Amino acid sequence: MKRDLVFLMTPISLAFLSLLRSGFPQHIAEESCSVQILVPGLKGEVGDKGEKGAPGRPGRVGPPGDKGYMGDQGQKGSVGRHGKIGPIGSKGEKGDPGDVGPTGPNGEPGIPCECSQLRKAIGEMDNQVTQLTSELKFLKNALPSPAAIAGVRETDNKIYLLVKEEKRFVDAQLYCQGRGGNLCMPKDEATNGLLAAYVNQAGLSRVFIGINDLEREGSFVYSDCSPMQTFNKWRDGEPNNSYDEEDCVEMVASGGWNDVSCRVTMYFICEFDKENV
Ligand SMILES: [Ca+2]
Ligand SMILES: [Ca+2]
Repeated sequence: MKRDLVFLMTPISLAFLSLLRSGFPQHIAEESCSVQILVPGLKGEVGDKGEKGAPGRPGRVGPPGDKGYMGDQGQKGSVGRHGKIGPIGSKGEKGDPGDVGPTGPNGEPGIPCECSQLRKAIGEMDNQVTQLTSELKFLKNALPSPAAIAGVRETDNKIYLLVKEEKRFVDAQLYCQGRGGNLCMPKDEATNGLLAAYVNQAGLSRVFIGINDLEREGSFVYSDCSPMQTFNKWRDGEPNNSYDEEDCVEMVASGGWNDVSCRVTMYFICEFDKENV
């Protein structure tokens, strides 16, 4: 085919080819000024496929996509384990009262009484209690020393009462014990002085006190059976157990002691613990 084309070339095309071989196109116009028209050649055959090129550069980051649609709700899960026991709650409000219970059986017949008389007696006792309470309140509040009003003497923990009734020693002891006390027991100088003043102020010369040697001659003890300690106020020459029958003790106005017969009668002084009164 290429050969056929060569033969079909016109004189014009031959001139053009000669120009191409010379390599100087600017000389064409000068040498062939009679021919001015140039015609392109025929298109060549398609070449073989080239080799695969190197990978191109990464493209630019694309714009963010549209927000997706919300998915459907999932299925309900299985029941979980039991939780821990919670704290104890606050106390609830009081409930309504229950129904009234059944009637109980009849009681046994009572003892007949004069209720009106009992009511009267109780009313009188109430009045007495009211009156005594009022008097006691007066004594406590209005007077400096209720004990002084009552004619007794007192220390921090004792109350002494002079009983102006002549009695034998044993009866005097019973009198005091019957009222929760004892015949007085001077166990120190202060107490002895207080009792002596008590006797003096009453204008008396002698009283029984709670000391004796009835159990064993010469071994004096107090009315509470405690033995006599070092303290004593024996008068000179006492105790002498005169006539071999003096087993009880008196206090004279000076405060001194003397053993005397238990069968004589005289006034006496009781003592009481304040905590027992
Ligand atoms: Ca004696
Ligand atoms: Ca004597």
